[in-house]
Amino acid sequence: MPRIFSGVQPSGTLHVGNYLGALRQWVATQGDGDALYCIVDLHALTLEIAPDDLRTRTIETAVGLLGAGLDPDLCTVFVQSHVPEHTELTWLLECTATYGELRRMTQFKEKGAGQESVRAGLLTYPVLMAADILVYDAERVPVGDDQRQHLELARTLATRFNGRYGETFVVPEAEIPTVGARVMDLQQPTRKMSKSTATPLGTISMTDPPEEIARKVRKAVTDVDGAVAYDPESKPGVSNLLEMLAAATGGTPEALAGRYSSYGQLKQDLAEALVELLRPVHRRVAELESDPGTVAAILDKGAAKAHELATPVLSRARSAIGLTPRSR
Ligand code: AQP
Repeated sequence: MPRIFSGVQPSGTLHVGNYLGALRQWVATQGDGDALYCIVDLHALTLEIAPDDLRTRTIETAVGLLGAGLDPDLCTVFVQSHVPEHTELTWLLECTATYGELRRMTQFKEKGAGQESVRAGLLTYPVLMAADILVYDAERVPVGDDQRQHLELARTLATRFNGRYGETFVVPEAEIPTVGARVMDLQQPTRKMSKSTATPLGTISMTDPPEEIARKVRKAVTDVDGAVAYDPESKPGVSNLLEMLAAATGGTPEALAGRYSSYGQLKQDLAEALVELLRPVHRRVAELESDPGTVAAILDKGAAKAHELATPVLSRARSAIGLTPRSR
């Protein structure tokens, strides 16, 4: 059974980018192996977040994952901070990583830009992410394109640790979808759709009602020349719409472009496709919101299973690096 792992930060409301780039793949492959999906609450501490918001968003994110279709009978859904092995392994890996390679991470540069004071955690969280993955011997990691560089770091750290201390970690592989891997903001289509830096009209939340989805798609930025063509460099707005439509309905954005002669029809079809795609998600989210006890029980069971899987891997790493075991 291949081990599969991925995570999502409770840093805001889940959006269509998260759904098309990651969650949909998680749901599709949850039965392929021993799959673990994690709400990475510790990652959310790298930027300012009020304690009450973190608590609320952690549960909302769990509801979103289950609403997207994760089935606790097929996979393990849990909260990162409920399994302390992640943070303990992080320290061993921080002493394997270098300052230079962390400083070069694009997300560190982007999220730290313009901030008066940057949290040390913003620099080091890619190592926490490596620990999240390596502590489960995960072979496959389904993520969106923005996580490609972090995945590469996880592979580098696993390989370096194995080279220094002997075979300890499985070296994971990223699984990035061919379409929908980088959904862009509808108002600023050269920036990715994002939870924490959302523009109100540019981000479609996974739980936006149909009329709101249609309104945001209608107002999406395109170009003045009116031609429907897939060219992310020179026509980022319309290319993003085509990419989303391809991800939602199948086919390629290039082939879809040939079917449209106006932005209006493309926007109408995209809005309808997204509404249809998200309809079952909305229904399940509404059911789960009215049943917080079930969500809490799923997370408790998930944490117990995750802890069981993480314990032997952490012991292996501790022993390999030379930490003395307690005698009793
Ligand atoms: N715009 C996107 N298009 C496609 N995939 C995306 N993902 C995120 N944004 C897009 C994928 O969703 C998964 C969970 O993301 P995350 O919570 O780890 O945070 P992130 O990658 O930093 O994305 P966000 O949603 O923009 O959050 P914030 O604003 O907090 O940074 C990942 O697999 C990610 O690739």
